[in-house]
Amino acid sequence: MSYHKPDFRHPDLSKNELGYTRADYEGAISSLCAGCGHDSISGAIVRACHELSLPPHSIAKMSGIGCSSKTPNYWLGGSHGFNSVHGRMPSVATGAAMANRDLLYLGVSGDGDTASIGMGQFAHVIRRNLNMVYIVMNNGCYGLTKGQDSATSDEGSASKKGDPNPFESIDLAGLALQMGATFVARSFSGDKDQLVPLIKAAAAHRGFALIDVISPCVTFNNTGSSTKSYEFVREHHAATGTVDFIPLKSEITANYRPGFTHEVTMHDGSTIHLHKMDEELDPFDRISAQDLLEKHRRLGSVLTGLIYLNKESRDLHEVLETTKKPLNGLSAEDLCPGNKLLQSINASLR
Ligand SMILES: Cc1ncc(C[n+]2csc(CCOP(=O)(O)OP(=O)(O)O)c2C)c(N)n1
Repeated sequence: MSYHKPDFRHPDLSKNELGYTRADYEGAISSLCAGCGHDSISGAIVRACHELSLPPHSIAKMSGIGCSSKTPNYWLGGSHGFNSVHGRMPSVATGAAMANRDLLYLGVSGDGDTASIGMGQFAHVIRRNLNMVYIVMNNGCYGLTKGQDSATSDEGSASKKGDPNPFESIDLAGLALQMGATFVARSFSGDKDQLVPLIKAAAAHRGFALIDVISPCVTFNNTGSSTKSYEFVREHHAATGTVDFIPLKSEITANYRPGFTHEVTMHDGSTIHLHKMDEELDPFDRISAQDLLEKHRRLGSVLTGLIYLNKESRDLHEVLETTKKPLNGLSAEDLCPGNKLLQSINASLR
């Protein structure tokens, strides 16, 4: 069920460069449970898109099935969207992105949607380095179907009505690194100060950008014995460092201690500052990122922040050398090279 919000908004809401308020980036009222981590992530997406002054019509919201995949209904009401089949969002996103490279593809998925039924699709969209932001709302359970353990549930973790999970969990950030992801981050739904700049940086990245966001399920998986509960994550949380995002054209005034800060210019000319980085992490080195993830896994702590960034990322369009224009913008002249060229191609094949 979706609800409509009243149109009235405070007249002094701040406007972005496009003249839009944050309310212009919202959607319908959420029908998720009160306190659901997914709603906080929705709020972070709204804030990031508003602060980046992204035109809502330049964004395509992609999702599969689950409570998480319902959330695009609650944000960016003026954007394009496709709520696809369980675990199949990556192939729908691939088709859309190949047809129109000019949109920002903002995908959301659940841990079941990604790490169980959609695992094959997830692996291949990473391998192809599709230019998209892929946010996993990771609650360690199948929320929509009443809280069964998922593949990201940690060993020994127990949901409200379940026994302790006997299986090793899949670490989506580690898996993404192994599959060759070019941007890997993790965050916590309760930490918007960390999550919002990560979403902005992911949007500026050209290639596949994963943000695995721990998002407690208040109804089925927020118990004292769950490792995806608010309490556990707050107490076992270690950040790689903090991230600032500086959009193109903005003056850079930040001044951090040398050696602790990395400044990265993104493809679109914007800048991210990674500062106060963990001394053990080189965020541009896959092995270093994998080692630190593994170390925290053994310690039982949740490593958040930007974990890995490949500055030389080449997205699927670059690799395949596709046309620079969206397909619906191609004219007959673009599509037909002309008789002379066709003759020479034919001759070269004889
Ligand atoms: C092909 C198919 N299989 C099973 C289902 C039933 N189903 C719907 S949502 C869901 C799991 C959702 O869990 P998750 O992706 O973690 O999202 P959450 O609801 O926790 O946000 C399942 C198994 C389905 N809709 N389609």
